[in-house]
Amino acid sequence: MNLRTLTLLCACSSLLLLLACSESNPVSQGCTQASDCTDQVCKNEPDDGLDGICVDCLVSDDCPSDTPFCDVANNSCLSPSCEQGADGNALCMSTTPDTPVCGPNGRCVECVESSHCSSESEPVCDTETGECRQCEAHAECASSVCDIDGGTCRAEADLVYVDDNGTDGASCGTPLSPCATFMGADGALAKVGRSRDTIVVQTGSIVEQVAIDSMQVTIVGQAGAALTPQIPSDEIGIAITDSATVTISGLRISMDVQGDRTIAVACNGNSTLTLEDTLIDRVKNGISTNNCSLTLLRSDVRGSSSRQGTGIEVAGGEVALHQSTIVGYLGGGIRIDSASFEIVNCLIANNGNDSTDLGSPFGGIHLTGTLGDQRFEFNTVAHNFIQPQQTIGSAIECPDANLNGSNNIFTLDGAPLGLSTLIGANCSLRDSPIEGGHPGEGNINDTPTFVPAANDYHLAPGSPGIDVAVDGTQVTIDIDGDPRPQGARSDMGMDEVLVQ
Ligand SMILES: [Ca+2]
Ligand SMILES: [Ca+2]
Repeated sequence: MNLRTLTLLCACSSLLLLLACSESNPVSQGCTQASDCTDQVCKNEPDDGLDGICVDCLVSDDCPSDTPFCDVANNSCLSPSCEQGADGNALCMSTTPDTPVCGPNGRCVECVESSHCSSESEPVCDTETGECRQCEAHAECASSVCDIDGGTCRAEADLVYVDDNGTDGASCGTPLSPCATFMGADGALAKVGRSRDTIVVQTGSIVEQVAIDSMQVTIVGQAGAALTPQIPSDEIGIAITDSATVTISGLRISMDVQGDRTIAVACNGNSTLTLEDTLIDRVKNGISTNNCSLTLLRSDVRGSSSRQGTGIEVAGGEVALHQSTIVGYLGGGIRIDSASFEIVNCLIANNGNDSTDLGSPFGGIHLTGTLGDQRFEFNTVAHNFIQPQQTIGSAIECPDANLNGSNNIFTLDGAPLGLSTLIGANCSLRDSPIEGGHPGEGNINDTPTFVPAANDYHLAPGSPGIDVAVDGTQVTIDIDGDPRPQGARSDMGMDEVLVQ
């Protein structure tokens, strides 16, 4: 046998082997995946020795809404609905173990309340869908604190609880045995360290001045929680110093007794302060920072109608204001000196005053010095005033020609302009409705109209500014969290009007 014959024989026997194999184990005539079935799913379990077969369902998600239950034993969809209660839950548990609870619409669901969600990674019941999901807000968690980035609820053991009915002591800080104070020797701040990095303020008012020095801490308020220090005069409600990193979420900060220099929250010394979903409630001066990184998110900074204070005062560092309101500060809204800034989707309204004697030195916004990176877009700057003899812009003033803004609304909302102008001569603005006009590409000399409610600066239907914002912006939501754009284009100012 020569080599050529041997090679041929080998090739032939290989072919025969292959044919024999495929004959004894023919290609399956059943399905292998759902797309092999028409309006059904493929039941293909290789281990059972059977070919894949098309069936109505493997799990209840495969069933139509009028026959929502999968009878997994028979792979058929059943029509009877469950009735809420023990029997309904038992039916769901036996027929659809993945959705073991009878929901309000007679369908078996994963959950009707968060106690049904046992997975740490999906601790919250979405009652609309009946499915467990990640947490998105602190109030969704039984512990009152959601790790927003991870979507999981923080464990109570990692938190320190404080309550006006609590008692300071060596072991205080649990939900049932909360501390009474932040600052006491055995109070809440003394418990922060290791994994305990967050203080929960339970419903009620803590009447205390707080100082946080070179510490990293988050303070989360339950619904109705407040910090209401009563200070004789000229002092600070919450003082943050020496490279501290502090986040305050869902807290109301208010003071009844106030002096000329009273400030709700002050931040100094390269510290980082974030306020989210927080209300500074009629404190003479709202926030003051010096070489600090300040972020304000979905928060209201609200001035006192009887005191001439400043809303936000920033010197150096950086400041980011998003989806927030700075309103009612008779001494002026926002003053920024020599800092980087972002102001986006904010309302700056009803600040300053035009009293001849005691009128304010500025109105809505005052920018001075060399400012670093900046964004100033989609804000509504309305109804801000200055002392009539001032020759600066009452809505915004930029003596150092340091502003570039677009898609903002500037208006006095029907009030007489008097002797002042709305916009400082050196402020560079474009693509904005500006009552009385202002030089700049795309500026509109027009007055937007707002919804009828007093001091509500959401746009009325048909208002100038709707659907005319210019492209090239990264802003995809408005002050309410509504997605932008709606309709043909985004709307100028803080508000995107919902299109039904
Ligand atoms: Ca629009
Ligand atoms: Ca809106």
